[in-house]
Formats: sequence, structure tokens, C-alpha cells
Amino acid sequence: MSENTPPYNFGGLAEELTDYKKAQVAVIPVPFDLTTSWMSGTSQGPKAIIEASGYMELYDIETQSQVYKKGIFTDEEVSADSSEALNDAVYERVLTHIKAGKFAITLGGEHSVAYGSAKAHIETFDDLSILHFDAHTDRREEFEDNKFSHACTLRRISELNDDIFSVGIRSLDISELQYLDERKVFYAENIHSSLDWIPKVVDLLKGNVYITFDLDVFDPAIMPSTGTPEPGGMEWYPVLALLKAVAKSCNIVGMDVVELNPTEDKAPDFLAAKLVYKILSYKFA
Ligand SMILES: [Mn+2]
Repeated sequence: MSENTPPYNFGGLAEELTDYKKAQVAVIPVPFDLTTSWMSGTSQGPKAIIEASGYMELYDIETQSQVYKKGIFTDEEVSADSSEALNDAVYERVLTHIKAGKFAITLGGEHSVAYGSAKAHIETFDDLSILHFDAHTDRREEFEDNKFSHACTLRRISELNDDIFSVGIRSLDISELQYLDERKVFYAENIHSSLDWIPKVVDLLKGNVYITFDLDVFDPAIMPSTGTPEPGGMEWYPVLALLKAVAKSCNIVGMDVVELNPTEDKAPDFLAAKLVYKILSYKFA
């Protein structure tokens, strides 16, 4: 490590800003990659996001804020050797942070790591909607004999709370259609040319919102580092516009950011880190 390498925590913060007691934010790395369909490697995602985050400017121009001063604790990694064991481990860890009053951010890993985190928030917060960013619906009943595959994550979450709004969708299996409420799906092809769908999403959300963010919702031009890159994805600013509007009208209670499959190109890692920081800036500003 060179002398100039930032400390290994989200934001590359000095020690006093990472103290658990004072921190309002807890980042939980979950490098789990068991059920990925095509290109695996999301186990390297959390580390790549945390490393990239050390090089961000910590002043946010748009909100004129320095959200890192709220304190950001970066936890030890959560790991397990089966989907069920992982669900339990993530659930327990996230619940601990929620009970301690922290804003919990789970970093994947494949999308299935979202289940335990969503479950902990669903059990804790009433009046909760789930805002789902993804190229894929992830509503399969089962995939490769695993009900907790990444391809089933939102189907499993819907069994706990079906108030799910999916944004940026452009790929699904015909078996998933029966589980989709078309009023709650914002297909990429219908939202790419204007921003007038944003108030519609915000109006549908309840007071509390949990965000599950699959990075493949972005266009592969800016986010090539995912296991299943789908053309026709979302651009940076429309995604931020929605997040900003949601933060203004609703209470974002927790989130996960998943499916980063890092390569030599560090720009996607940095995008993911900055996305997390932007959401924190919108929430706390
Ligand atoms: Mn996806």
C-alpha cells in the first residue's frame, strides 16, 4: 500500500468518522456469489466499491453537504456457504444495525443478498414500499432448483411485502408475468425519453421506502461491470432525479446496492460508490 492509499472503509474516512457509536450509517459488505447465471465475480463487488469510495470528493455540490460527517461505519463482511444461511446472516446483521439506529446499506454480491436486508427492514418499518432498480424483474418462482437464486429475489421479497415498484426493467421470463402488477412496473422503454414518470413513482410510494438497487439498471455504456448487461439501460441523471424526488417526499429507511462485477475498468466501481454517497447526501441533507 502506498502512503497515499485511503483507509479501507466506505469513504476512506479518518478513524473518528468511522466510530460505531457515533456513526449514523452502517455499510455491510456481503461478497456472496453462489447463483450467478452468466459471468460470475460479484464476490469482488463490495471490496471494489469500498476501495473506489476512498477516492470520492466528500463534498456534494448538489446538496451543498458533507454527509460523511454523520459518520459511516464499515462492518466486517457477511459470508455463508448456502443461500439460506446467507439470508439468515444478513438479516441478523442488518437488524442489529437498524436496532442501533443506523441507516444500513448492504453491498453485494449477487442480488440475493438483498433478501435478508429487505426482510429486516420490512419487519421493522410499517407503511413501507420497496423501490426496485433493475434491468430484470427477478420474479422467478425458482431458478436452478434454488428458490433463493438471484433470479427469484424480488419474488421472495414480495411474499413478505408486495408493495414493490420496479424501475428500468427490460428483460424477463414469461413465467414472471403472472407475478407482475403492471401498474408497479416502469419499463425502461417507456421512461427513457422524459422525466414525467418520476412524480408517478413518487406518488405510489408509501411513507417509508427501502431501496434495492441492481446496478444493471444502468446502461452498459456507463455500467459494463455486471453479470448480465442489458442494452437500453438508464442514464446517471434520471436515476439521480428519481432518488432525489424520493428522498424529498419519503423516508428512505435502508438500501442495498448489488451485482457489481468489477473488472480492470475502475469507472463502474466509482459510479457505484458515488451512487451510494449521492443517496446518503439526498437522505441526510
Ligand atoms: Mn438484474
